[in-house]
Amino acid sequence: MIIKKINMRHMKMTMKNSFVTSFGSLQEKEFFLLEVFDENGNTGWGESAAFQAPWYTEETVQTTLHMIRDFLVPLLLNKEISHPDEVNEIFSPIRKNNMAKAAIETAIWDLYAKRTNQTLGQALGGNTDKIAVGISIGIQTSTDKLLDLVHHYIEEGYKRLKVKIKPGYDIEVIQKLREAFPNVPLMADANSSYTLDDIALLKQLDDYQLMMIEQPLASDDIVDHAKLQKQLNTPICLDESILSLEDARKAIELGSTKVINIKIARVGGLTEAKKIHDYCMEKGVPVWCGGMLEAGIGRAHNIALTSLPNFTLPGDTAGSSHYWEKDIISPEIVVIDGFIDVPKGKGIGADPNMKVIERFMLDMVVFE
Ligand code: OSB
Ligand code: MG
Repeated sequence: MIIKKINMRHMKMTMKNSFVTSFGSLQEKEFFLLEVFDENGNTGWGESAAFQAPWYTEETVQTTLHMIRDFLVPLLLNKEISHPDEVNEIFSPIRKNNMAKAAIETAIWDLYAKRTNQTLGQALGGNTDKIAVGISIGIQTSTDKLLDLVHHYIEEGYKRLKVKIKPGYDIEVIQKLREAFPNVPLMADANSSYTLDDIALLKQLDDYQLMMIEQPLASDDIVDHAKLQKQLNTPICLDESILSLEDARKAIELGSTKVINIKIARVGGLTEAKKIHDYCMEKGVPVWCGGMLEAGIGRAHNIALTSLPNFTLPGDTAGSSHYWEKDIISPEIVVIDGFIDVPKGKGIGADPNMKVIERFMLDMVVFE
């Protein structure tokens, strides 16, 4: 296939509820939709993940635009590509900027799957027709509010509950959750808010049978995580620290992590995500699919990836209605009893809802 044209739509959507982490609060989600066209007019869709501010990784909405427009598109247009795995190689002169790369790469995967008459899940090697999902709950203004929300999501059937913790909002919160819900599959995500100085505090978490603690220490660390894991019974799951297969290999070899949260955007696309998945499977390390508060296109990519066999733990892919009044794809993503059906249509298996997309679009640039 030859990429002849790319439509890049700048979107701005308001989330139903603001999402609060140890870094701050997010309610307005800005992102890009990448629509790639091949020589026959077939299309594929991708969604960028970087937030407006660089708190999760160093990328932002504006760096995404800069990278895609000034570096990635010129490398890609009019190149002959026989398989999406080659896109990584084409983008290799550009360091990191994984979220910008993933926005285009995922669109090419969708296009490729459609051209070859497969679902995206099949194209990636997935073999399941439904996935179990959990939900990630942001920091709340009171513990009572958090308890109510957890109760609500358990009733809705989510298969695992993830709560955010940070210094000063941790042990007491987890203790109360455990008292109220003794058997629910529960985990905590610290988004890099602790250091090794907090080891005594983090060890107290071992009393609460958490499935895992996600990214307790620095976002670029794997050494201290290995030290911490030696002293903790609770498994560590790395998120921010893992940007590539090489990062995953090193973290697993060092004993820094027992589980990996794979986010397509953070690792630069579906090819790298699949490589990490395959490596973890070989090493007996379970993985799950993380989220970036995506709209429907990004969410559809997450679902296809989660259909791979080593995604044995429920991820963060909640249903469309958890985030949006109206999602940008049709049909929207629905969670029933904690499961999402992997779509049977070709590619991502959902159609972009152009009416909704136009309503939330700020502008569009065309590259050809
Ligand atoms: O650390 O997994 C994270 C949201 C934004 C940035 C980072 C994270 C998250 C979440 C929610 O935990 C994921 C989602 O619901 O899409
Ligand atoms: Mg995380």
